[in-house]
Amino acid sequence: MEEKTVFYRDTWAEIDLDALYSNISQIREHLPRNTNIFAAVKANAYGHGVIQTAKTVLAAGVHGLAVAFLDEALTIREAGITAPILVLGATRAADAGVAAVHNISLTVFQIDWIKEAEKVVPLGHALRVHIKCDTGMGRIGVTKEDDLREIDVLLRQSNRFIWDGIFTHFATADQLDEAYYNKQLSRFKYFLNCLKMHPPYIHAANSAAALCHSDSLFNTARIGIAMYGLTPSDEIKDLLPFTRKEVFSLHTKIVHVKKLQAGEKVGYGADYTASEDEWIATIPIGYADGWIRKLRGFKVIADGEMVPIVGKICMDQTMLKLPKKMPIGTQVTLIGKQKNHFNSVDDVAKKLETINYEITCTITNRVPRVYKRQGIV
Ligand code: PMH
Repeated sequence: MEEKTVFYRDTWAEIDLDALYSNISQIREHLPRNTNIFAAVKANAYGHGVIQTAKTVLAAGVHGLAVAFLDEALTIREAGITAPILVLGATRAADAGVAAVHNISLTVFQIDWIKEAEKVVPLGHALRVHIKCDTGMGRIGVTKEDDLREIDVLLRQSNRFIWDGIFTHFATADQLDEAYYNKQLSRFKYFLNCLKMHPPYIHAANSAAALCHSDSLFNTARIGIAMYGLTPSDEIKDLLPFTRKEVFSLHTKIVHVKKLQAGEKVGYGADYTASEDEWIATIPIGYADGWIRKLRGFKVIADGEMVPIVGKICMDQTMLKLPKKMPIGTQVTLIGKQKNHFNSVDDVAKKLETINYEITCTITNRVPRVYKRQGIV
């Protein structure tokens, strides 16, 4: 898939690949040398752009890539990337052959699935699999040790499979209270003890676990949010052992400026009224870009000043109240740094009463990702 590089609207997300590289380097320094990192690049690399992100993190020394769905893995293969890829989510058994042919590892956790998949992996190929254990996340995975033992036998008896890994996922690694985390970890260790032999990759840790609990590293970690320079949760913000640089920022430029007189209105519903003479700017970004209506009132940065969004956010346009007249073409930073001000992804998440993960993921594909790469990469 060829990347589009010419755009006719001045709204873009800037992806700082140097920051991404630096975050990964720092994470690698913190982990024991023999820890393999699978970089979580699902959902278009949490909205950062999967191919550029994948290339950068691989250059920075990660071992493999983790995605949610087979389609995402195939997109990465189509770009010529040959690194190990693990599909973390469920895949149809009927599609096991496609995965095998492209050397993509799938997550397995159902006995019938394995029996069905075995029939569709073409001769001369073998499907790489990681067994998922549900130790308390309650999402996908084997919950009973008898099922695990049966899967173990099925995988080892068949030459259609290469049993590459076993893993689990924590529900609360980003919380200070470790009770549930410890319960999941013991359950996973119990599962590992049920097996006669272990596959090459054993993994449980996400960013929070890898950086704050070294007891769940085994030999592999799946790192997502931290490499994007974001913190897994507010609770553990101060515990993270490295300085994160946010990779994602969002910018646009003013396309129109006008002076409203007291009493004049702005936007759908005409529910913002100028209380005095006011300079109002229009920026070309709206809820169809993921810049959703609930962001009304949020302050963005124009010419180094914090300016509020006024009126209802439209599908493609948003209005700002300026402290003074600004020229058309003035850059507006919605997320990121401009002069002395910084809007973090967390600031937007707070305004929307959600988590930072959701913010970068929901800036839609209509917003081009522009890659900044100056130094090391
Ligand atoms: N492994 C699995 C199975 C995951 O689902 C995720 C993130 C990660 C690793 C990476 O976690 P991190 O970004 O905290 O490092 N998955 C999700 C999710 O499904 N919803 O939010 C994050």
